[in-house]
Amino acid sequence: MQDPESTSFAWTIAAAWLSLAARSPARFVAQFHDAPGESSSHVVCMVDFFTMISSVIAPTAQDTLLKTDFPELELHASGKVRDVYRVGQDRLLFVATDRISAFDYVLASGIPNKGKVLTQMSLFWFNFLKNIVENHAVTARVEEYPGELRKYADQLRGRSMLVVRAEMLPVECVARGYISGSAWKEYRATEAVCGIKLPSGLRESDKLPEPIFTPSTKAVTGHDENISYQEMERIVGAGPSAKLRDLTLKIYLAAAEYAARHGIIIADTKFEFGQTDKGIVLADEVLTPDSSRFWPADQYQPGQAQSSFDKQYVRDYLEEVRWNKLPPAPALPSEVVSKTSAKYVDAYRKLTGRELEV
Ligand code: Q0Z
Repeated sequence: MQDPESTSFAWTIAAAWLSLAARSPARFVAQFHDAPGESSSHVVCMVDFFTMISSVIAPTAQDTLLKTDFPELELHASGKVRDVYRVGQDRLLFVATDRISAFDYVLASGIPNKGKVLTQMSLFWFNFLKNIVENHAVTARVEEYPGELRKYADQLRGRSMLVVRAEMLPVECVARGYISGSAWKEYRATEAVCGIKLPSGLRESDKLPEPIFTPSTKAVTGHDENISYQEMERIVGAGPSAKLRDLTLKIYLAAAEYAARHGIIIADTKFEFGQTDKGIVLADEVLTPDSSRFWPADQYQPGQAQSSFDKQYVRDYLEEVRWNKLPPAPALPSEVVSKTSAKYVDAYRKLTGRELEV
């Protein structure tokens, strides 16, 4: 016979461990594993196991859309986060899911409301910029979508947009007001970025004397590859290149100035343009945390890498569990998911002054 007091003590200890495992799988597993280097697969397995337990225990798991499912629509393109479908001959349906990528992989967990934030933020900027540049948006009101889409209203509301199908220009138009990421790497090696000579002595994340235009192309690897302005002229022609460069810088300046007044630094951002009946239009998503580097202005500290407005909890968690950055990407504990979701919703609120429509 077990002594009842020690049995109850054992249960108390077990409950405490389980509670820690559920709240923070990474910290729980770290109790058993503190060898330096990358996690072995059984450790990753344990972390995933407790992440699963915590998602079962978590009382308020919100739903996420990870996959779109429109059986009779033709897929036009699909990315890590968004799926694009053909609607008739000259329209596309853009749907932003709640998928999130980090270190180049889509993670197993979705982020509630992320797709809605991306869509509604793009719409906000399209409207904000409409006197500078035409855009591809037709409508985001599901009631105005073609009849064939109505039965998917619940999947589409708040996270989708009907757009004009355009002839896309095969260059990514990047504007940078601060030196970070690939530009910082290039600058450290050559003191130039995309053929633009910069002043010496810049530190990582420093503000540039003026914003620069650094075009890129999708390389075969799927990664963007910086190109010089001359290379861009060879690809799309001298006339279009000058127009895209001027538009890109004008849009960036207007948006970055607005965002700065709302507590967010837009360090850099990527635009894609398309050719339509109306001429060159701003297409794809614009000025979202997925297409830009957003930094909280009150935490800006040049001389080092900045923490990300939206993905910092995710990156910190993935470093904490020492994921080897090979697929499959791990799931996230519910605390990381809900804190990250709050970051996206907060960025939307800060920028637009409005509440997200959920
Ligand atoms: C944009 C992309 C995404 C994967 C195609 N207005 C347009 N007309 C024709 N094509 C496009 C657009 Cl925006 C178009 N992409 C980039 C977006 C997923 C790839 F959501 N691809």
